[in-house]
Amino acid sequence: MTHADPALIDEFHIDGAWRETRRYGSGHIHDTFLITFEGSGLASRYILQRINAEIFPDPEALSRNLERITTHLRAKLSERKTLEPERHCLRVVNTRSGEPFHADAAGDAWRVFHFIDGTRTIDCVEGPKQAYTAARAFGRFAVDLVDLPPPPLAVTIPDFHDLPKRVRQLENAAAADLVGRAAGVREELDQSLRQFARIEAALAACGADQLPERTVHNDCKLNNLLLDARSGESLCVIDLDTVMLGSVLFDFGELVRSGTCRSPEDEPDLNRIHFDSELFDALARGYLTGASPFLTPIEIAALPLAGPDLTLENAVRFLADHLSGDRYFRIQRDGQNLDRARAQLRLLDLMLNDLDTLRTAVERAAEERG
Ligand code: ADP
Ligand code: GN1
Ligand code: MG
Repeated sequence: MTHADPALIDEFHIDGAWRETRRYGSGHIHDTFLITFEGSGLASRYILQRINAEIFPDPEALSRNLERITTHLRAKLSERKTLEPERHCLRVVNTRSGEPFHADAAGDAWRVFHFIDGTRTIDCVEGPKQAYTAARAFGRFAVDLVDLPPPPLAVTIPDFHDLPKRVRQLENAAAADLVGRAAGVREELDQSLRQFARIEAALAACGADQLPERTVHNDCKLNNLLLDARSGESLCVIDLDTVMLGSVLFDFGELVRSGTCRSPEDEPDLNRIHFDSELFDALARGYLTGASPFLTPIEIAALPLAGPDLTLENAVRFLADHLSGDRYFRIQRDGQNLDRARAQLRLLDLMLNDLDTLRTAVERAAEERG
């Protein structure tokens, strides 16, 4: 089935006449579309997604997690008497037979969300205030999930942030060299392995293996937060498919990777990549403010290494995907995953050069929170 097939749209419980479907957003994983309907003069909009089955083969588990998370978050919004709660939480539109997704004859799973109007996402961070707001929102999100009733959420991607495993996958991809690209990336491969040894040692030294497991978002790139288009305030954390047990390093790390460099993730000109310590400061203050109800001293002590950890992890994943023929992350042009990998390696270098600044900023932010 294709995204614009009227029979597909008809499967979902939506009133009104379908008017338009167009590709939407800049996520790397699912196929996302904006669909517009017209009814009694009013246009209403929805997000239609074809779930990436290579990455998420179990749409039932994904949907059950989504239902548990959004029910829990909605209860928090109601306790706090948040105005316009529908703008603060994803809502799935069921199929006409009451299911949270539709499996078509080809085996693709499709789902629909209410479109949250008047919002924007950030592909490139624009300033410290925005960085602070986003980090606080992701911190609060994790706080809201602290009392999610058991059992833990289903594991949707096993070993998602297992860096040693990601590095082994990279080495295997280079050895297999399926598309003949290994010879062109020797330097990036060596650099990744060198930095891996360095980061593993630093993580071990700060006791990262003792960090408590928590329900975290696991994919806190800035683009996974909807901001109010007018005020710039954070509205709704989205892309909930990887929400599962993990550590605060994963969330803060991805915030730092995506929120401390003003150039795009795939910037090909490495001279344009700068690590902005003012943005880091804002992220640290924002995250420590949002997550302060649960953060423990050992977690705070590990936070300075989170950015380097996740930046290397993403570099390794982009490079492995480049070597495997771009099968995981969506690309718009040839060589994009290699550019993404190189940009992450440069950013990582800059972060590691500035590690003392990162430590001081986290300490200062922690002192401010008392
Ligand atoms: P991916 O996993 O591919 O990144 P996302 O779930 O993050 O997919 O969605 C892709 C993009 O679609 C988001 O970055 C955002 O711009 C937009 N989006 C997703 N859900 C909504 C929604 N309910 N309302 C408005 N925009 C949305
Ligand atoms: C993917 O889904 P999206 O585009 O928000 C990826 C993240 C990466 C990110 C890099 C499920 O995030 O892990 O850090 O791309 N999501 C998944 O931009 O693999
Ligand atoms: Mg996304």
